[in-house]
Amino acid sequence: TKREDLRTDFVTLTNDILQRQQHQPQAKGDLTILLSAISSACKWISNVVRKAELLKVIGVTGGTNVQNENVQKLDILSNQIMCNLLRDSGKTAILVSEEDDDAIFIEDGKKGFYCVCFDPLDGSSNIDCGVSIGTIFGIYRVKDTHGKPSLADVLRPGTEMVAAGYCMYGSSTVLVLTFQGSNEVNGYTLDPHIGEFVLTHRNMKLGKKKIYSINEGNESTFDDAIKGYLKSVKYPPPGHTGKFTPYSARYVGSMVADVHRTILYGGIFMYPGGKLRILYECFPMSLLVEAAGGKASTGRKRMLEVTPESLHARSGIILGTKEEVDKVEELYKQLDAAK
Ligand code: P6P
Repeated sequence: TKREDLRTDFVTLTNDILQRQQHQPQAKGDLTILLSAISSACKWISNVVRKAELLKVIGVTGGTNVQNENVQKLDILSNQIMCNLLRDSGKTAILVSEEDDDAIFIEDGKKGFYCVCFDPLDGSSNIDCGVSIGTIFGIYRVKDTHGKPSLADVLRPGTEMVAAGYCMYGSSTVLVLTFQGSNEVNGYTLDPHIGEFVLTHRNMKLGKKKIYSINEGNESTFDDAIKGYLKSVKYPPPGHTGKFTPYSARYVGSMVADVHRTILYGGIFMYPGGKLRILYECFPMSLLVEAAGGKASTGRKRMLEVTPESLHARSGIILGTKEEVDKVEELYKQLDAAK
């Protein structure tokens, strides 16, 4: 019988990455080792997140981070796990974490050629109520392997990231990963019994469901382009006759969950204004959505072509199916033309 638990042909993240490396003669295995360290960190974070209530690491530390947000105990734990495993991989030169004001420059002896920008536990305000949260990461290769790493190695357009992904801690733990230029997004589900990420979503492409995702509580801050788009998905256009089916509204408030749904089901996710951070939220999600056949924009330009001016610089972001993002960009063009 072809029962799932009797499968003998499953592909793991480890051997998928190794196979990719074998197809790249110039690859020395550094990125493979780095991604292996990231996947180990995600397994560890998954374990801690799922035991949080039991380990009494729920709740806030009483401190606030560079984003002036309450720091959850799990934020600190997750950040320490990511920093330790990335440093110990010996493949990183710079770490940029949502939890640390400044970039971490890895000391000689442990230093490698990759810069990892990450949010160790994004959506952490949802931890205490059990809503899906996740780790988001984007990877640059240093510009000059013979030079001294500097902020210039990370204050770069997202088009220069070599890989990006997230790990969502939801009903299951799923690590989703893409490589620059591959046009392929793959999802691996953690089998906790064997401790391996097993390929479950090969070559993910955006679905076609009509879903919009935005925090409508912020409507008073939306510009006319966003307001115009929202009106168009809820009400029939003027003069429309016959049946009109509005879009469905879905909003988790955890970017990993909202983006994962958008890739699998389709639709659009928007966070206008400037809350989401470019290096470790907007860029990785944009690389993934574009590789999955979608589009990611600030509303006025391709998200990945933005150059962040500082480590924690923020941007508005509109991502999802090309059709929907194009509608928003067209509304911005009309808005700007009317000025
Ligand atoms: P709001 C979580 O704090 C986060 O950074 C993203 O994961 C999420 O998309 C967004 O903020 C939610 O923000 O204002 O809707 O709570």
